[in-house]
Amino acid sequence: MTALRHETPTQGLPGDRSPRDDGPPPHLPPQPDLVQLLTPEGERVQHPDYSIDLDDDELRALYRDMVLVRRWDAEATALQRQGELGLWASLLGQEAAQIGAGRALAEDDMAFPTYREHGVAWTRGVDPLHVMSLYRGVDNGGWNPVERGFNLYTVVIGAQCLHATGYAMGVQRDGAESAVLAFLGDGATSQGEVNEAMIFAASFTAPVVFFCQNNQYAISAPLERQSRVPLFQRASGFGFPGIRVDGNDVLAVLAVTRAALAAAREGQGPSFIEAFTYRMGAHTTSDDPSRYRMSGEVEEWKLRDPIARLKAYLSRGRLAGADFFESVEADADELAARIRRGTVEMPDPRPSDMFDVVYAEQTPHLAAQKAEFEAYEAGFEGADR
Ligand SMILES: Cc1ncc(C[n+]2csc(CCOP(=O)(O)OP(=O)(O)O)c2C)c(N)n1
Ligand SMILES: [Mg+2]
Repeated sequence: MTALRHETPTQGLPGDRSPRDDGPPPHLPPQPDLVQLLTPEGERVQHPDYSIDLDDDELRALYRDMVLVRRWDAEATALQRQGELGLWASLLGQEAAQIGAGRALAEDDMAFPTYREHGVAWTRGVDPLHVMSLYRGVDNGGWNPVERGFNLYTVVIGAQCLHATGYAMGVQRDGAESAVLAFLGDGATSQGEVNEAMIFAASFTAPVVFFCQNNQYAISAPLERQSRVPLFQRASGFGFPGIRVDGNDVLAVLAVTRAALAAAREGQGPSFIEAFTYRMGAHTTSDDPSRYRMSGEVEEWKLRDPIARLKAYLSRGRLAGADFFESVEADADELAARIRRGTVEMPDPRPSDMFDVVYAEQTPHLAAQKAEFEAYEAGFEGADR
C-alpha cells in the first residue's frame, strides 16, 4: 500500500498572489502538494508516494464511467429545463473525482453523499432513475442504502459527515473490516457539523475518510471565503493526515482514495482528501454563475478536463481505438434515452404518500396527520383520491 502519512510543507494561500508574481491567477495556484498521475495533456507521471497499476480494461472502464455519467448529467439538465425535474445539481467537471472515489470503495464500504454525487451513485450500482425520481419530487431517492453501500442524498450541508462518522464508529464497534467515505464540498468545511464530525472521527480513530471535492465555489462564495489555508492542511489541526489530489485526474483520485480507505480499514483512523477540481456548470439549475465568475476562468479549466485527458492517454498509448470510443458514445446515448423515457413516465405520487416514508414504520402521530391531510384533500370539489 502506498504511504498516506507524510509531512506536507506549508505553501502560499490559495488566493495569494504577490504583485511581483506573474504566475497563474488565484484560482489556478501553484500546486506543489498536488498528487497527480495523469497530466492535463494525458501523460502518465509518477508520484513518490502513490502508484497505480491498472490493466487496459480497467482504464477503459474508468473512461466509460466518466462519459456515461457526463451524458446522464447533460440529459438531466435538459430535462429540468423542459420542466420534467424540479431541480438538478450538475457534476460537470467533477467526473474524475467522483468515479475515482467511487471505484476506490470496496463492496462492503459505505458512502455518504451530498446532492451532487451522481458519479458515485453510478459506481455503487444505483439506478440513475432513482436519483431522477428524487429531483423530480416523486420520492426521497428510491434506492436501498444498505444494499448499495450508498446512503440517501443529503442536502443539509455537512450533516452527512456526522452520519458517516457515527456509522464508522458503529463499524468499529462491530469489529467489521470496512471503511466509510464521507463526501463534502469546499463550502461545507465551514459548517459546524463537519468540524464536529472530524473531532469525533479523530478522537475515536474512526474508519472514515472525508472526501472533499473542492470545486472552488459554494454557490457564489469562492474558496477564499472558506479558508485562509489550503483545505487539506486543516486536517492536521484535527490530528489526521490531509492530502491534496488532482481531482480531474481519475487515476490519482483512485490511488489516493484507495490508500486512505485501506488505512482506515487497517485501523489507522480517519484522513481527509481534498480533490482539487472545478464545477464547470452552475451550482444547480437555479443558479447563474455568470453573475459571480469570469468566463475566462471556465475556459482555463476546460484545458484540465478529466475525460479529455484520459482519452488522450488511451489514444496515444493505443489502449483504445475509434471503435471503443464510438461504442461508449452509443452506450451513453442509450443510457440518456432510458433516463429520459423513465423520468417522464414516472407516475405522480399521491401527496399523502409523504407520510409513509418518514420512518421505516408508521407512528400513531404521523398516521393521524395523514388521516387529517386526506380528509382535507377529499374536501375539494372533484377530489378523486
Ligand atoms: C445547512 C445548510 N445551509 C445552507 C444550505 C444552502 N446551500 C445549499 S448548497 C450550498 C453551498 C455548498 O457548497 P459546497 O459545500 O462547496 O458544495 P458544492 O455545492 O460546491 O458541491 C449552500 C450554502 C444548505 N443546503 N444547508
Ligand atoms: Mg463547492
